[in-house]
Amino acid sequence: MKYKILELLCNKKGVFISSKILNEKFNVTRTTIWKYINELKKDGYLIESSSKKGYKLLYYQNKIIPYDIMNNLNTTIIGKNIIYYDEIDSTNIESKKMLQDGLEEGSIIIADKQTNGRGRMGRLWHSLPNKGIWMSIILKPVICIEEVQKITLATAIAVAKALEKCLKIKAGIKWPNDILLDDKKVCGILTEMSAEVGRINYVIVGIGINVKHKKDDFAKDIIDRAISLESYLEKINSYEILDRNVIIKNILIEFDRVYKYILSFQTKKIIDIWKWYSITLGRDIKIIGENYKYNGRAINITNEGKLVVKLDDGSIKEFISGEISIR
Ligand code: BTX
Repeated sequence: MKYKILELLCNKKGVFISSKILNEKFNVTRTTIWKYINELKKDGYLIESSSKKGYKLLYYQNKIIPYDIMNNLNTTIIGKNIIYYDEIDSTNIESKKMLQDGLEEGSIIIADKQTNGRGRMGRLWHSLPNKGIWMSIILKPVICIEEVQKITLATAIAVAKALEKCLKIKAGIKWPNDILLDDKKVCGILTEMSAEVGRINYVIVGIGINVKHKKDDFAKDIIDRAISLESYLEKINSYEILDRNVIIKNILIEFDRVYKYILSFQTKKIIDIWKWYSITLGRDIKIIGENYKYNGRAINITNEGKLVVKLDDGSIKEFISGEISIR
C-alpha cells in the first residue's frame, strides 16, 4: 500500500493529489493515508501536506529506496525482489541466512550500513551509513563450478559500465575484483558460493561501493588507498548527480546483461569487455597467494578468467586467484 501511494505521487511529482482521491483509490481512511505518508517521509521523501489540497511529492533526500530501483527496471533475472535494511551485519551473511528460507535467484539485499561488512579472506569492509552501496545479488546458475570465477569478472564489468553510464567516468578493473579510480579502491567485490559435487546451490555476489565519503570518512588504515565517487567527481570538476538509487539500478541492468553471457557460455564477450576496463594487463605486478609470491608482468587473461603472468625469470604462469599489486 505504501508503495502504491508512492507510485501515484511519483507519477504526479510536484502536483497535489487530494486526500479524497487517495482515499477512494485505495479504499482506506484519511488516517491510514496519513500514516503511510508519514512512513514515506521517514524514508526520506520530501512530501508537502496541505489539509485542503492533499499531498505533493517534492523530492527525496539521499536515501536508498527499493521502489525507485525497481520502478521500470526492465531486467529479466536480476532485481525482481529487493530487500532493504537500514542496518545489518553484512548483506552477504544475511543473504546466506535468507537462502535457507528459499530466497529466489535475482533477489537483492541492500543495507545503508553494515556493522560487519566483509572482504575476502575474512577481511573487514568499512561500510558507513548514508555513504555507500552495500549490496548482495543472489544467483543460482546452472554452470560448472569452474565458471564461477567469471561471475566476479562479470560483476566488475557491470559496475564499471554502470559508472560510465551514470557518471561518465571510466573506472579501471584490477584483477580479479577491485575497481579503482585514480589508482585507489572505490569498489570491492566478494563472491561466495555453496556447491555440492557437480551442482551449485547458490552464488552470492557482494558489492561494496564508496559513494559519498569525504576523505576523512575513511579509516586510517585505508585513507590513502580508498576513494569515493564523490571525491573523484570533485577532483575532476564533474557536476554529475550522485544518486545511489540510479547507480544501483544501472548496476542491476548491466549485471542482468553480463550474467546472461555467463549462462549462455559467451565467455569471450566478458573477457573482451573486461580487457577494455583492465588496468592490470601490461603492468609489472607482484602477485601473492596463500603460499606463493611472484613478480612479473601481467600479459593476458584466459577465457577461464585466469591471469597470465610472465614471471621475471621468463617463465609463463597462470593464476586463478591471488592478490596483486602494481609495481
Ligand atoms: P578485499 O579483501 O579485496 O578488500 C578488503 C580490504 O580493502 C580491506 O582489508 C581494507 O584494506 C580495504 N578496505 C576496507 N574497506 C574499504 C572501503 N570501504 N573502501 C576501500 N577499501 C576498503 C573486497 O575485499 C570485497 C568487499 C565486498 C564488500 C561487500 S559490501 C556488500 C557485501 N556484504 C559484505 O559483507 N561484503 C560485501
